[in-house]
Formats: sequence, C-alpha cells, structure tokens
Amino acid sequence: MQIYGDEQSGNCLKVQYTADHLGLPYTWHPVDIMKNESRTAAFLRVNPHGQVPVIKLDDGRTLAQSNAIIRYLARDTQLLPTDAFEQAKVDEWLFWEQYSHEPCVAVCRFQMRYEHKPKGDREQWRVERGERALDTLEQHLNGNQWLAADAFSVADIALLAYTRLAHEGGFEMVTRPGVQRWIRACETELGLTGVQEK
Ligand SMILES: N[C@@H](CCC(=O)N[C@@H](CS)C(=O)NCC(=O)O)C(=O)O
Repeated sequence: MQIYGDEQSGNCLKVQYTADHLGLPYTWHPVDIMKNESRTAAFLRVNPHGQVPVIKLDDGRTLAQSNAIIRYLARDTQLLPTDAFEQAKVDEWLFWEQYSHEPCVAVCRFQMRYEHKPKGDREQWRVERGERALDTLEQHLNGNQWLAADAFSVADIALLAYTRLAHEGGFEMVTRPGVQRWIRACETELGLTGVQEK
C-alpha cells in the first residue's frame, strides 16, 4: 500500500497511526501541503480533490478521506467492532469528528501554527464550537475509558489526532483531565511519546 500524506496534518496522522498499530506494510509518500504539493498534476491523478491523506492499494485503487481510510484499514481487526450497533457507535464519533471537531479544533491550530495568527485572531465561531467539542469529549471520557464499544478503536484514533494537538490551536487542555487521561491511554496503545500540553 502507498500512503500519501503530510505528517503535520492530523488527518494524515490518523492513517499513519492506524497502519502502524496494525503492522500494515506501506510506503509513505510525503506531500507538503504548504508547498502546494497536493495540487501538482501528478498528485491530482492520485486524488482529483487535491487533498491528503489518500492511499493507493497494490491493485491501483485509491481511497481518500481519513476516516474512510482508517475504517477500511481496520476492517476485521480489533480496531473496529463486529457488532453492527457498536460499529455504528464508532461511526457516530467518526462523523461527529468531521463536522463538529476537525473544522474547529484543527482549523484553529492551522490558523495559529501555519498562518501565525495570534490566539485572539482565531475565528470566534470556530473557537466556540471547538471548546464545545472538547467539552463533549470531556463529558464522555469522565465516565468511559474509550469513545466507543468499551475498547480502543478507530473512533479513538480519529479523535486523538487533533485533540492531542489542540493546545497548538489555543485550547486549554489542563482543565480537561478526562481528555488528558484518554490521550495518554491512546498514546500508550499507539506507542507514541507525549506532545500534549503539560
Ligand atoms: N475530510 C478530509 C479532509 C482532508 C484535508 O482537508 N486535507 C488537508 C490536510 S489536513 C489538505 O490536503 N489540504 C491541502 C489542500 O486542500 O490543498 C479528510 O478527513 O481526509
């Protein structure tokens, strides 16, 4: 399998985390989105949408959208429950991540880290929705070890990617002990070293 990704992007890291955790062999093709490498003619032949991550299977088929990719990689493994309802609970988090978490937490991080905006110049509606998303996670993780199905799953990997980096987007994590415990637990599962706010 070929993985096209930018290691600065949480969406791409989800794919790297999942493939590494499952021990899947792959070749990583770095695509620097800040240098517009996702918009070259060669890359657009792999993903006409001009975005990473995207994977190319050995038979030449391609798959984009981080959560579609990790869900596909996780099929028939412990990262995706087999029970239909529990699988749907994983999907509930994956869809929520893309609509309520990623557009706010990840974009605030992008604005601060890559556009060098001061914290106060983040878009207010994204800040408010990002805070709410992190509060939702905190509420759930106060009473639950993992996000879905009482087990570490692709739901945790999908939410970990940008939550782990939320402090780079100006979000306070010290007030969210449940999320911090869960981040550490996910990092242990994935063999990652901590980068979260101390
Ligand atoms: N919903 C998509 C979002 C993909 C996306 O926005 N990728 C960004 C990096 S995080 C990208 O490729 N940006 C470059 C561009 O749009 O030119 C996913 O989850 O994979």
